[in-house]
Order: sequence, then C-alpha cells, then structure tokens
Amino acid sequence: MERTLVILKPGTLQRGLVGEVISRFEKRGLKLVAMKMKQLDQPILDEHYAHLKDKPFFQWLCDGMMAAPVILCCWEGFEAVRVVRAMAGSTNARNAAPGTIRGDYSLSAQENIVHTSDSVENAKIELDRFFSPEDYCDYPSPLNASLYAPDEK
Ligand code: IDP
Ligand code: MG
Repeated sequence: MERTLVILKPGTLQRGLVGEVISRFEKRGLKLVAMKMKQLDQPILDEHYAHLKDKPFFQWLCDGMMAAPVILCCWEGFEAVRVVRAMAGSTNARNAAPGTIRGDYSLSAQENIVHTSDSVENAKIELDRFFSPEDYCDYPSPLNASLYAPDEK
C-alpha cells in the first residue's frame, strides 16, 4: 500500500477545522498510520519548499507555515498519493472544485488548508523529513474486506 504525507496547515488548526479535514480522509477509507503536532521552523521549510525558494511569495508562505503548529499525518491506502492529492484540490483554492478540501474550506492560493505529497517518490522523501520509523503504528484493519476487492492494489 502507498503512504502519503498530509500537513494540516496552521490556519486549519487556528480555524478549528482539524477534525473536519481528518474526518474526510477517514471517511474515504484511508488509514491513519502516523500523526503528530509540530511547530515548524525556517530550516525545515527551506527544505520542504525548496522548489519555491525563488518565488516572490516564498517568505510569506514560510511565515504562514510558522504562524502556529501544524498537524502532520501519514495516510495509507492503495494509490493513496493520487487519491489524497485529488481530495485536496487545486493549489489556488479559488480554482479548487467544490467537494475538494481546498474548494470547501478556503479562498486563497497560500492559505489553502493542507499540504499533500505530489508523487510517490516525493511522499517517501517528505515522510522521512517529518517522521521517524518509530512514529508509525501498525494495527489491524478489520474493514479492509469492505474497502477493497481481493485483487486491488
Ligand atoms: P501544492 O501545495 O498544491 O502542492 P505547490 O506548488 O507545491 O502546491 O506550492 C506549495 C504551497 O505554496 C501551496 O500549497 C501554497 O500554500 C503556496 N503557493 C503556491 N503557489 C502560490 C501562489 O501563487 N501564491 C501564494 N502562495 C502560493
Ligand atoms: Mg507541492
């Protein structure tokens, strides 16, 4: 099964939307395998958003990500990276379709509720950035037979 990183951004915590957003992933059938609350700092954001360091909004983005703690989650499921990314919706929340997380809870290109990994390769790198092996919990998933067919992967 794939694993992907979701970061509930500071605004999500400050607006009291943590439960709502986590509930979406739970209801979809994804499995929560690691979760923690953390105050991010500039060095880890320089690494996490390295692909955006030349953008004019880079420091505003980092400041927003340091305004309050974030909730880091690892969700597991078949094709979880693609599924979770689709649930988040377009980066600019004003373009995000209703029914997506960004499209239902935000109106900004920057303050857009969640970070989601954009590829299987980046999910592995990002999960290693924020979680250690001992952060992951292994537990039975008795509903798997109701969530997936035997030949799905
Ligand atoms: P993503 O979060 O949808 O993967 P990225 O291009 O990786 O989008 O950008 C990371 C984050 O940078 C976005 O989630 C958003 O918070 C911020 N961002 C991206 N583009 C803009 C922009 O044009 N203006 C302001 N903030 C932006
Ligand atoms: Mg991205």
